Amino acid sequence: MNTLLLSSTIKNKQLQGIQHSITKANRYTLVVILLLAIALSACQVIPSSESESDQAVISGDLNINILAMSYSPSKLEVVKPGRYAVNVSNTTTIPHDIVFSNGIKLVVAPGQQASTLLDIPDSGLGYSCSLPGHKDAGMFGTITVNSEGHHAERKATELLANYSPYDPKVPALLPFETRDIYLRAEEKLNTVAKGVSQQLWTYNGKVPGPVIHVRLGDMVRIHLSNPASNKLAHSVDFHSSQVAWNDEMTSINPGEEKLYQWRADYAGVWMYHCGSNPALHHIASGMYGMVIVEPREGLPKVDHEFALVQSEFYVGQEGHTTDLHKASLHDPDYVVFNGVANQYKDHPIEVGTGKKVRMYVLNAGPNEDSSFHVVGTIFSRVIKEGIELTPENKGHYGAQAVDLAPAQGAIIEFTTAEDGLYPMVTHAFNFVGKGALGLIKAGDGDPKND
Ligand SMILES: [Cu+2]
Repeated sequence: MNTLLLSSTIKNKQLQGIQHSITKANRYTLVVILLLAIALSACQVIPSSESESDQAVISGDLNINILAMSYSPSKLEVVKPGRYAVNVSNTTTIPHDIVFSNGIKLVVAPGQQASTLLDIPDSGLGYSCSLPGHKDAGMFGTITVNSEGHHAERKATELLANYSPYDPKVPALLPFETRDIYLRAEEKLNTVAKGVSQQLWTYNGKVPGPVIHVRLGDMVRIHLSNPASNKLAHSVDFHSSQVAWNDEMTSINPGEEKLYQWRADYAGVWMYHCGSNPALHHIASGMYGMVIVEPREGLPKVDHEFALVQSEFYVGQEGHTTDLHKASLHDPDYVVFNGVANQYKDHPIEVGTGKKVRMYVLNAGPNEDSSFHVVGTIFSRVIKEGIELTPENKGHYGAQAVDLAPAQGAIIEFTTAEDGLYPMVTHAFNFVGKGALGLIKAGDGDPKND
């Protein structure tokens, strides 16, 4: 829509070939692009000495802005291979360059622009900044050639292929002798829904971070590191610990490490998360995980144990960081279990029919309540925030849904009555269509085969 507007308003021949679409009606971006377009047309990006026939072979223009340690856009698409005029603007106050994978390099001084003609082959091109550390900090991108009109589907397929479902199985108890946990803050591109990726902030590269499974009384030594290649300060806050906020939970800068030691004084399902400022953005970007503290004597044996973390995503531009402003409002783009919308709808969790299933459930938020429900089952045991419904209770009471405000956790148990599918949802149903749907598949999943 904005591309059309640009073409019809400015009637600038050089702009008609812009292939990347601007998906959000962002007025500021539009104004910047309009100004850039006017500036480009005024200073004749294509050298005026070029003949009409030379210009005729130019398939289009591509504009790339250099922001603080990133390119915008970082993913460009053209509909055919060929020669393109590439205009690069350095909007920052420090020098940068852009080196394309065919060897062409543009050095762009602060506040300046540089242009080149670029031959883009069928296989596309990559680009990055050659200054030390800049690529690792996020200065890289790709130009791809999508000759058919099925970009979105193909992109979705590729991205889907690029993520493997988060394994919901609960890891074994940590051996008695070993309670050293290594958490590494990683800022990286992750899939949040089919065909949608965001520059997330993670512990150990995954959202949620690793499930930490200990017993009451255990001492746990968390070794938190923030690699020098990161851009931001990060931290960790364990709700299962009793420590001073301004000691263990303080932020560390890129290149730093710290030790955070705590003793598991209370059993339950606990949240851990990054509390660095603004904590809302760090949690909304994926920095959270689950701690399971079992009673010292352990929990009764069951047939299957799974860990499930509900959370929300407020997406920014494709491939960019999440949107803090949207996160401050009550309208998430996705509500997900274990980091990717609908992943267990696409990859059901398999259990045996008639088997006892235990789920450790955490609502990481950051904002929305969960009403966790497994369709077709009744919870025989619920241990929520220190309150227990036991299967042997007088009166034989059961539970249908567990209400979890942000940061609350529960242990639930249920049995699948027959072969078939048992959807897991938050019964706040406005979120089911946003990705808070998974399937438990009992037996072969087909009740008719019983
Ligand atoms: Cu963080």
